[in-house]
Amino acid sequence: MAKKRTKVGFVGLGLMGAPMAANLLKAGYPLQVWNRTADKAKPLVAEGATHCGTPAEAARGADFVVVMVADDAALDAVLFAEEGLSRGLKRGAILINGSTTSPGLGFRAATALRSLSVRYLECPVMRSVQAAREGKLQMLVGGSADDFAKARPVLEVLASDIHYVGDVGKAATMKLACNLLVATSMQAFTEYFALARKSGVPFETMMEVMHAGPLDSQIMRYAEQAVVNPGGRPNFYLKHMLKDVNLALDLARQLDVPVPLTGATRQILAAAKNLGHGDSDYSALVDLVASWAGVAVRG
Ligand code: NA7
Repeated sequence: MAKKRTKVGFVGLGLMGAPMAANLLKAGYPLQVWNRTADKAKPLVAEGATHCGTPAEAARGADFVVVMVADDAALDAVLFAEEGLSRGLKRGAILINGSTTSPGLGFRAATALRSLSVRYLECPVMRSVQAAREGKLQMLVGGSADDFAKARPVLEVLASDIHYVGDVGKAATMKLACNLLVATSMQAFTEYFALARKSGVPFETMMEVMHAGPLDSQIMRYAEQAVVNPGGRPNFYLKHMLKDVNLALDLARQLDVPVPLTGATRQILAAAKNLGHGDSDYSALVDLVASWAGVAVRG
């Protein structure tokens, strides 16, 4: 399908959604956008996107609609509330859900949309805002292989590494398993920083050891950045990390999988959120754990 004839709708212009939508526009797709807080659509509209008053409007006539919203409640609302996407999606359209949401909601959404002859692909993403800007996200895809093949040109604008995982539910499950690893690893790094700091090891030495040895990894570099460069615009909100850990725990409970480390990490993330750090990123967690040790990680 030629790009100029392939209309795309985009709903959810938060930290990740806005740069993803901008890339679709740059790639030449006519784009219809909606966001709950309308102001966030302004930069995209200035670049040529069409602003829509409701999700249904953003879906109207679109061949693909990408959704990038916070959580299950948000996905449910933008799909099924009055003037939600389900009111505007045309037959044969493909709904691409990039948000990290539960496999259960994915099944329900896929079933409800099928009755409207609309297809559903779950496409949760990894990496951060910078990768979203560069169109270099890592993406996990769940849904039918046919739908994936049709959506692939759109997905390739957003992501440089795309893994087809299987039916609806599989990619969402895989994403939660990955985020369980991210959350527990990040927590372990906060403890490493606090312990090393309190014992008097200089931060530079701690990081030199990390970089040179088997613990060097992208996740370690995210953790390092939170110490070296705190207070910037958050890349990933702690409230979303907590949401993902809660979803992973739900899944583990359903499958009777003991996940004690994830449970402990949840307690710390819930405390951090209740202390007002939900809209901060990982650097707030570093400071919180250091404060329990009675030290400052920085300075
Ligand atoms: P953000 O920056 O918190 O953005 C969340 C988006 O979801 C933003 O557009 C919100 O609109 C929207 N949202 C949240 N709740 C609702 C409801 N109830 N109805 C409609 N829209 C809603 O998150 P990220 O971009 O970092 O992450 C998005 C997803 O990817 C998330 O699942 C992560 O875990 C991974 P707002 O602008 O607040 O009006």
